[in-house]
Amino acid sequence: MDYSHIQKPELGYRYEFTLDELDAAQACVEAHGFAILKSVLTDEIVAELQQSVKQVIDPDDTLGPGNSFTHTSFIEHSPAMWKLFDHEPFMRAQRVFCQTEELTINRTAAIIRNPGSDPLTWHSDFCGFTDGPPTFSGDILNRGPWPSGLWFYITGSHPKHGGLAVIEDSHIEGWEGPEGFQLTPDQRSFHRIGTEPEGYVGFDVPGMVPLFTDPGDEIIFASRTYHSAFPNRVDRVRLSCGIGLRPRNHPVNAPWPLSADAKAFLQAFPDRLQPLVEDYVGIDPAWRGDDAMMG
Ligand SMILES: O=C(O)CCC(=O)C(=O)O
Ligand SMILES: [Fe+2]
Repeated sequence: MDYSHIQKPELGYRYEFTLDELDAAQACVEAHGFAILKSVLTDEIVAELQQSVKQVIDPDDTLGPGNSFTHTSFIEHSPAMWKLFDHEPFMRAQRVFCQTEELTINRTAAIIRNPGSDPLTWHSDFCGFTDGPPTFSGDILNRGPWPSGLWFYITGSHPKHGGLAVIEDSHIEGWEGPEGFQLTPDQRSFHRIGTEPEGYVGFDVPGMVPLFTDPGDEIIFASRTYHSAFPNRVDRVRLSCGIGLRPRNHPVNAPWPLSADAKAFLQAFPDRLQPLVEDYVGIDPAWRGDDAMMG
C-alpha cells in the first residue's frame, strides 16, 4: 500500500510551533498528546546525525531492502548526538517538555527504515497500564509521566516515507481506543471490535494525525500517546533518532548492570555535561523479570 495520497490534515487547533512558542507547544502536548517544534536542529547537525545513524547501525550498507533496524542505546555510540546538549535551543525546549530544569538521559534510539520496509503496529510506548513487577526494560524506563516521544525524523516525516502518525487525544488516562476499536488486553495497542485482540496495523483509524516534518523539526508526544509509522515507499532510506529525557529527581531502579559500552560512554561524555547522565542506567533489551511470560 502506498500512502502518498495522504494529505496534511487541517485540525481545529495549531500543533506546529516555533522555538519562541515553547509554552504553546507544551500546552498542545498536554491538550492533544503531541506537537511539532519547527527548526530545532541546524542543517549541519542534521547532516552529522544522518551520517552517524548510518555509521552506527549499518556502516557497510548491508541491512538490505525492506528491512529496518532500531538501535536502543544510540547515545552511547554517537558523539554527533552529544552535540545536541550544547545546542541551547534544543535544551531550552526539552526543559519545557519535561517540565523541569534538571534533566537526565532516560533512553535514546536511532532507527533506519529502508525503502520497502513495513508499517509499524499501532502502540503506546507507555508501560504503566498495570502495576505488576517489571517484565522487560520498557517497564523500567517507560513508566513515568515524561514524554515518550522526543524524536527527530532527520530525513523528514511523510506518509510515503515511513513517517510517524499519532492519534490525537489518545494520551489521556482512561482513553478506550479509537471509535470502532478496543484496546488489547495489555492496553498497549488496539484492534477492531469483533476481531482477534492483536495490535492493529493500518492507517484508517479515527483520530489519526499523519505528521509531516522537515529534517530539523522535533516531534514531541506524551507518555501514553498511541502512534504508528507508515511503510517507507520511497526510494530513500528513512532515518530517525530520539533522546528521551526525564526529570533528574526521578531515578529509575534498573535491575541490569551497566554494559561495557554504557560505562565507556559515561567515561567519555564531557565533564560539563555529566549532570545529564546522573542516574543514567543504560538498557539491557534482553533483560526479563521473573514474572515475564515464557515463549
Ligand atoms: O519507527 C518509527 O517511526 C516509530 C518507532 C516507535 O514508535 C518506537 O520505536 O517505539
Ligand atoms: Fe513507539
